[in-house]
Amino acid sequence: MKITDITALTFRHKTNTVRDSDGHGHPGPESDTTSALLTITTEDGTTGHVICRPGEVREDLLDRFIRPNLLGQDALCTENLWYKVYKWQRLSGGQLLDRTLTAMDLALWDLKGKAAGMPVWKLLGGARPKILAYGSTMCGDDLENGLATPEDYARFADWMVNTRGYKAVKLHGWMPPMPGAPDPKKDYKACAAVREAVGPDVPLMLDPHHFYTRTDTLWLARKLAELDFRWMEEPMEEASISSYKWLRDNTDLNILGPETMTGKHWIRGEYVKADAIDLVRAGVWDVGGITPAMKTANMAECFHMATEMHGTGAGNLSVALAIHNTSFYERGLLHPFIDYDKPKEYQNRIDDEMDADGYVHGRDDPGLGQDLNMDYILANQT
Ligand code: LLH
Ligand code: MG
Repeated sequence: MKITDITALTFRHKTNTVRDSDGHGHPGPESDTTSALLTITTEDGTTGHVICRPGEVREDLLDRFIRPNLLGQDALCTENLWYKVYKWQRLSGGQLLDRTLTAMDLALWDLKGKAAGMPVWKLLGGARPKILAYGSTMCGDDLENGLATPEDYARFADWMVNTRGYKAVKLHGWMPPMPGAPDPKKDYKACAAVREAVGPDVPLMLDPHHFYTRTDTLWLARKLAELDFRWMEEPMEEASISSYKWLRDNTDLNILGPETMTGKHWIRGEYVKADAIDLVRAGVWDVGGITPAMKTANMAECFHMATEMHGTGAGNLSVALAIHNTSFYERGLLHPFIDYDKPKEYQNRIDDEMDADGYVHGRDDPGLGQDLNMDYILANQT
């Protein structure tokens, strides 16, 4: 199935998320934003799609790295195509982003699923038809009745578990520029309030400020172990593997990572070899796509380790449903002021509808399982 066309179009839609000065998302007034649709087409008219950020599929990136390596090639040979493009990163001077690789890889897997008439989660292995989600909160804020106090987190966690049906919860703590952040004691108070609100049996996790010192991290880890937290992720700069090894040597709490560290499946192998983590992290948008995420998960399985997918969306859900060694799908980011279940204007359905028992189900439609409103996308091109 020869690739004949690769296009990216940018379209306008609404968002209710604003970014603070450190880049963390919070609820805000409705405003216009743009996203991009990457489409890869083969000679028989089969297409693969993915929604991404416009900067990840700029025309100059497609012209320099993607089109020369993909056009005329067999779209089904995803391993071959991933390596052809990946090797260009070395001399790209930082131009070829991992996320560009991810967009290409996800569109190719969507195409492969459509060509096979199968959902990608089954093509990849199909370990389970549904997976429990954990409700993943937005970062702490200073909004009244939002996520400004430990009591706010407790109230929201109570709603997630006892009303919406989540079976597990992850808090994102307070991070600069929020008042008083970073403060491990304040993060701990929110975690303790949530544990009190949901009881002893609900798995809880924390994703705190990402730049704590070793000693602050260790203090927090020991306190979370007392609260029977399932894991903590990314509390320090992830380039310092020895800091994570030191942390793991000194606490009983499970440490999950690396999440945003570059290096794809290779760096995750190094973390495992260094005994620096208990659970492996792999998000398709962090590691360069489904292709390296599957390698990461298979590597972790060889050491009886779980791989927990980072982030939301059809690509991460496809891998989570495909692999044996994972426990949850991250659903979010959630906030009392945001209706996560409402589709965006460019979607007919959200990628990860969740039932009342806290399960997200794999779809049977061929491809990644994105249900896009193409009429909206085409009518709102910028
Ligand atoms: O710092 C943040 O804004 C969050 O940690 C964010 O990156 C989130 O995607 C995450 O890490 N989830 O696990
Ligand atoms: Mg995280």
